[in-house]
Amino acid sequence: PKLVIATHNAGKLREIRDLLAPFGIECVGAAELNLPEPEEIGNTFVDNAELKAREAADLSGLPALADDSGLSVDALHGNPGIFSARWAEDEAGNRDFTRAMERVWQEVEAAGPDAGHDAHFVCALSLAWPDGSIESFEGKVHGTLVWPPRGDKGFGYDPMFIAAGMDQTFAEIEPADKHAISHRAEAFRKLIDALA
Ligand code: ITT
Repeated sequence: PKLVIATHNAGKLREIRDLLAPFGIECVGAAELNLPEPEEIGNTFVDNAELKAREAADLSGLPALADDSGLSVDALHGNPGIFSARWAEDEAGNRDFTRAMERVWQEVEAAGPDAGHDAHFVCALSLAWPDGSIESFEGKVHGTLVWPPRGDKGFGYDPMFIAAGMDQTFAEIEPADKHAISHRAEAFRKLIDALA
């Protein structure tokens, strides 16, 4: 079976390939198929994952899996949340996560010490079929933000996030250790359970 991974984010694609590796499913990335990046106009992670998966399945005629994810910070009332990628973009649309992490930390500091440093990552996965059916699954991991960022593994906001019970950031630990506890891994467990 062939599955379209409806993402243009290389870090996500790498993790999704890792998480699907045990199942022997042939995966093809959206960029390899020259699929466009749909505008993410939804108000929730699930809405955005569904619109990306639906479009990729319709355009390719293949089942498509999309991931919409982000970092929700308690002190920032859940921001950047579904805007996590946008917080990294400049006017030209280029992404710089050093900048995005700086903005998050500045706003956390501005919220004052009582607001705390708690945050969580969310991942919504949607699996869309060419016949129109669609299923979605959500995973979460709670943790704490730290400054300065640490580590060069992972992607996005990983260097400033320490999962509950750990003392290293998601960018300092091995991918396999992130996959044991991450928001994405939890969403995948739910997806696999539903398909089994
Ligand atoms: P696609 O829509 O093409 O999949 P994207 O990067 O635009 O790629 P999102 O809209 O879902 O995807 O943006 C989510 C952002 O949240 C992403 O760019 C990361 O910076 C961040 N993010 C998501 N999961 C993460 C993780 O496991 N570790 C660190 N940052 C993560």
